Order: sequence, then C-alpha cells, then structure tokens
Amino acid sequence: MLMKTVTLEEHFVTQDFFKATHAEGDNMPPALKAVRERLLDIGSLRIAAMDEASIDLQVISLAAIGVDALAAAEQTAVLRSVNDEAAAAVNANPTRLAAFCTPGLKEPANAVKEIDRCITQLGFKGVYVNGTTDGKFLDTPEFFPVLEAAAALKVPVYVHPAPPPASIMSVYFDGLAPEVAMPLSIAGWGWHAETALHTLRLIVSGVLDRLPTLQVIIGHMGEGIPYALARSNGILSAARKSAPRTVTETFLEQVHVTTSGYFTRPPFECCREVIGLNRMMYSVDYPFSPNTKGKEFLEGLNLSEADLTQLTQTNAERLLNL
Ligand code: GRE
Ligand code: ZN
Repeated sequence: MLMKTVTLEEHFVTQDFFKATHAEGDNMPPALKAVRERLLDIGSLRIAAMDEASIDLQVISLAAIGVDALAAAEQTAVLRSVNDEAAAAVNANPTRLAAFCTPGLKEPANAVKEIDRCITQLGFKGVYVNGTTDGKFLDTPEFFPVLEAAAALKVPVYVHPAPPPASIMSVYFDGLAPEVAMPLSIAGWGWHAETALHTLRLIVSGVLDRLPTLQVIIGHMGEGIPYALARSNGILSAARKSAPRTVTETFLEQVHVTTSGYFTRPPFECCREVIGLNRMMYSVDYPFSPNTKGKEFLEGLNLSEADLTQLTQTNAERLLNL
C-alpha cells in the first residue's frame, strides 16, 4: 500500500471573515499577523508548503479568532461564505484538500442546516467548533441538536480552542502586560486548559452517553488530558455514580487526539501510552506551526511503518471517511 500523509488541524481564513471580525490593519491580532498571507491562501502557497513536508492531504478549518464576537445572524451568514470558499478550494484541488464545516453556533437551528449542507452537498468531512459560544460550552442543551446532527451524519466534531470570553480574560489574565496576557490566554497555555475542560464537560455532563456514536477530535496531543486522565477518571467517575461508563472508558470510545502544534517526544509517548496509537492522528497546526517541523518530528519518532501508517493515514481515513 502506498503511504499517504494526512493532516487535519490546518487553518485558513477568508477576506470576508477578516472583514466581518474587523481583523484587518491595526486590529489584527498579533497571532494572526505573522501568518496572514498563509492563512489567506487556500491554493498554491499552501500546497507548496505541503509538498515541502510530504503532506498529501490537508483537512482545512477556519482559524476562527473573533467568531464569537459576531452577532448571531451575521455569524451565520459569514460562516456560510467561509464554508463556500473552503468548498471552492477543495474543488480546485480535490486530491490535496478536504474541509471541516464551521457552523454558526449562535443560531443552533441554522447550524444544523449548515452542517447538513456542508456534509451532504459540499462533501465536508466533519464539524469544527471553536471554544465557547457566548460563554457556553457544547454540553449546553441548546447545542444538543448540533451534536446530534454530526452523529446522525456520521462525522466527527473537532473541538478547537478559541480566545476566552471577556469575563475569563479579565479574571484570569488582568494585571499582565498585553503582549504576554493574550498569548498566555491562548496557545501559551489558557486554551489548552479550556479545551481539556470542554472535553471533560462533554463526558461528565452525560452528553456523550446520550450520543454514544458521536466521535470527538481534540488537538495538541490531547490538550493535557492524557497526562491527567488517571486522576480525573478516579475523581470524576466516583462522582458520576449512575453513569454507564467511567470517564476513561468514555474518552477511549469517543475521543480522538491529534498531534497539532506539539513536536516533542514526551507528550507523544504519554499520549500513546494512555490513549493508544489507534486514536491518534498526525497534524501540524499550519500555518501557526510549519509543516517542516512536523516532518522532522515524525522522522525523529522512528516509528515502525505500521505505526506510522496508522498515525499519518489510516486512522484519519477511517474516522473522516476520506
Ligand atoms: C490555532 O488556531 O491553532 C492558533 C491560532 C492563533 C495562534 C496560534 C495558534 O488560531 O496555534
Ligand atoms: Zn489550531
């Protein structure tokens, strides 16, 4: 079998999205400024960067900083245009690109319709969620139909971090200089803690028990959960006296992990030992991390060909129905 390398936490942005979130010019978040050109390119520049690092297929998703600040109707409309642009990019390079659908969660009924459109008409491979919506996590009842739609269409939900709500920003990060407060609240720490919490909330709320076929993907080598799982499982499973499964059992039946943004051996080994390679998928977090860094990391792991094929290809092909 010819080996193929797939990555699935790889981001883009559209001009319309930048316009809607007022991110252009002086307002552009520093995290986006450095990679603006690469985010906006869903064609030749991206594919050249994939070729440089032997990536055959990217499953792209919106870098959605600012999405939660949009009013509900505008969010629905602009994300529809984002999904259309992603579909056009995939159509232009169908062997190199696939896409996740980003629905506007402020209007859950429209989000369900958009998910259905993206999966059944545009051929998208999953649903992409960015952090909290108006301060609410995905276990909030109004989002249940959205998760139910993904489960019914047999596509996974990728839970990606986003900058915290204003109240959290203030309580947790006030008093620090802005040039460190923002990065500490996102990729420097905060959003990994928040996404781990998001995942555990989906488990302890019972939402995953109510949708036992739903599959969730989290990035960043499991957002710290592999390291913490034994302790969280002990405490939380004891607290869930009538739950049908333990926290660990639920995680191992319904959550998958990508390596996005993590390029060192210790967290990889921890994740492999706790979660198992069969639930892990290679990803880069392009363009926030360079594809070449991923290639170097993969090569340094010295995995057997069978393990490497699982990590970079077959697990993703199976889960995303590629
Ligand atoms: C990401 O989406 O992974 C991301 C951002 C902004 C900064 C760093 C980062 O959206 O990893
Ligand atoms: Zn990312």
